[in-house]
Amino acid sequence: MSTYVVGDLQGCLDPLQRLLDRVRFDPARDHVWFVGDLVNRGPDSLGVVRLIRSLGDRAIAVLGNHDLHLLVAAGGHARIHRGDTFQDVLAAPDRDELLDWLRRLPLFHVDGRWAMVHAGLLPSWTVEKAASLAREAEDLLRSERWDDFLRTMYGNRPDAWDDDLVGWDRARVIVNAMTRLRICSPEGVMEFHHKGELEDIPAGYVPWFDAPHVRGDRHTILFGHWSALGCRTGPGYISLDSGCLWGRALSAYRLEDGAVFQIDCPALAG
Ligand SMILES: [Mn+2]
Repeated sequence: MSTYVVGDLQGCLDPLQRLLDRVRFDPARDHVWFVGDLVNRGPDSLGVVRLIRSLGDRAIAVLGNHDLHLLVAAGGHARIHRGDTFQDVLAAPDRDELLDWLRRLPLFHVDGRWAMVHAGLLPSWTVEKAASLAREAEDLLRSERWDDFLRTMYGNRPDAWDDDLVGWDRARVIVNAMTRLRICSPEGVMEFHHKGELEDIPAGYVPWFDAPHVRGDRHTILFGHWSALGCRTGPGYISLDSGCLWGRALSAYRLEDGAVFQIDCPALAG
């Protein structure tokens, strides 16, 4: 039995199929985890969602910012941007089932020493606290208030965690950290503009995984969202977005032995 953790797909179905072939993925025996951003920008969001959903409990995917953007757009709460390519999902005959499945995905997944999130965690959160906060936001997305949640989800404020936060502000900080965070101040104030290399991080900020944090070393956090980092292993983290969409590679990390598999990807996005 093997468990593969796969980087950001963004609608790149063909590299995913080649990866599963390469590792001889057997749904009767193996598991596959996805760090989120299943959809958007790439050529086949619909195919990716259908494939992962068809794997049932053999697959675990956490929500990424592009997955949430699809839900927000489907609800009519955001304009579809130039470059968005999830119209195939919106036009599909099984659209309602697919969107319902997507809406019920977790934001954070913990299994033993492993934890998986799309973007990052704030320095004041233990893994246990992050799991509890993720449940709060997931419960809202699965409740009858889910449409209100999506309508009020966008925004960069508040930009830091506070235990006293309530309501949609509280949910927004949880979702922004888990699906959009790359850098923050050492005190955990989030910055959402920088997407580039580590060397170019603006003064006063650090990568979220390098901020002095309370998480300890019991867990390794698997995440995506930051393609400039590529597939990279550091103390307490493994990043897996190696820029499949940008003509680089789709990466998978095998939990049992740390083997890394990479599939070369054609350049699709400009
Ligand atoms: Mn992302």
